Amino acid sequence: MISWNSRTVPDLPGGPPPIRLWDSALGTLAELPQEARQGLYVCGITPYDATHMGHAATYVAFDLLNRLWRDAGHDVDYVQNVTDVDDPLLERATATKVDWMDLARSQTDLFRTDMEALNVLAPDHYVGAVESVPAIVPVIEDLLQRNLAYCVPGSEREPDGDVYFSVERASQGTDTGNGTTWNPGFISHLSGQEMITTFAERGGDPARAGKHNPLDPLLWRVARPGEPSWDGASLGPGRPGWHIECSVIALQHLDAPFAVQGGGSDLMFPHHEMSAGHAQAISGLPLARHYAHAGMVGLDGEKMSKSKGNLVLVSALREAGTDPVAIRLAILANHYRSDWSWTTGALDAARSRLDMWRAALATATVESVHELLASMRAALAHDLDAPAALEAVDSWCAAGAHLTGTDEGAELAADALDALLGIRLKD
Ligand code: 5CA
Ligand code: ZN
Repeated sequence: MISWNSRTVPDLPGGPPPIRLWDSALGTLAELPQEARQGLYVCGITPYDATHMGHAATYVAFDLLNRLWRDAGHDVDYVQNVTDVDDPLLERATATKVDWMDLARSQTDLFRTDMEALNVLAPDHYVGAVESVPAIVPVIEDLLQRNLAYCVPGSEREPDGDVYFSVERASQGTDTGNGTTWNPGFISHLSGQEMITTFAERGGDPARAGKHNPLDPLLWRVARPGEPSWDGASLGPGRPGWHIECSVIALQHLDAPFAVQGGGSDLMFPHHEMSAGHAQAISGLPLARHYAHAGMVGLDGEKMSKSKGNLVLVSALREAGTDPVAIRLAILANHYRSDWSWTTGALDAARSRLDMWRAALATATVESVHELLASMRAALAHDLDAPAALEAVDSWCAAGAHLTGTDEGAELAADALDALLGIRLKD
């Protein structure tokens, strides 16, 4: 699948201190290993509706990490998927009487333009579930052969042959590589009962008859009338489950264990836990060294979600003439790990901030920007603290108000904001 276009990231003098990031599995800040190549996988969209502010915030959060790694001189291998076939997409296509492939294509196209407008660096590999089916099938066959997966017999309501992953067999003694053992709950730390409830809310089927454990996730759904299906070789025609999609795509493009697996906090359980379990069963290695999660963005105190219909769409704001730089700055005013609500007031505040920053370029001296750079890098290297980085820029603006800047200073300041925050003051 084609990715989107990234704007060139300016080179800056120097680099950040060691980067620390909150690891949800460990429940602590972790110092990221300083390896020349860094692998990053961020779970992509299910394209049945347009990009809302919650999606945008999650991708902007991991874009900060991508930019900081590059600033430190590392090469970043960035992989993102598109869940271009799944129940919610098919349900929306049926409800709105559009072809599911047209829906997926149009919403993925819109997402790409939103990401470009928000200056989010493109993944090196942007990979769809559909194009990955031929790679997923042999992996499920292998898990079946090794008794880590099993077929569930049919019933009056369900056909024969759906394949499930055995969490019990998979969890026997597998180390995740960062001091924790793989088992459901290793990232989310939910209790057994909480997991069963959450599993049902997030696409799982704990009550499906014939499963060995309520939390066993679906690997292969055999074809049903009216649903799209693909050749599954010995599995029979069907389509893959959700978690195996991300495990296989990640393992195809990154060496396990790669540095960071990311997404919104709604993906800790079951998605990231099950993807990690599948991947470990496939490769014998932990999927990632660290699991990082962005908080949930809401509107008026409620989680923003397609199913609730309370969406603030990036594309709608852009169509209404909102400067995407202001949208990005409004997002960055919140710490990526906090849950927060979108307000129009925040957008107004971001616009005023941008005006102030643009005006301050005239007062920028090279020396003052070097100090600013150090403060911004220190803030971002401490768990991507963008609000602190923004405050450093505000303070720099205030402190420099009486200074007469230079062209070099203005250039360096603009480059710093562009490279580290993805905020372009000049076009
Ligand atoms: N396709 C799957 C991941 S493999 C999926 O969750 N798709 S999604 O379209 O529902 O979400 C895309 C990304 O946005 C995920 O990383 C998800 O965690 C994140 N996300 C979804 N809703 C919100 C929200 N309200 N606030 C912040 N991030 C969100
Ligand atoms: Zn995913």
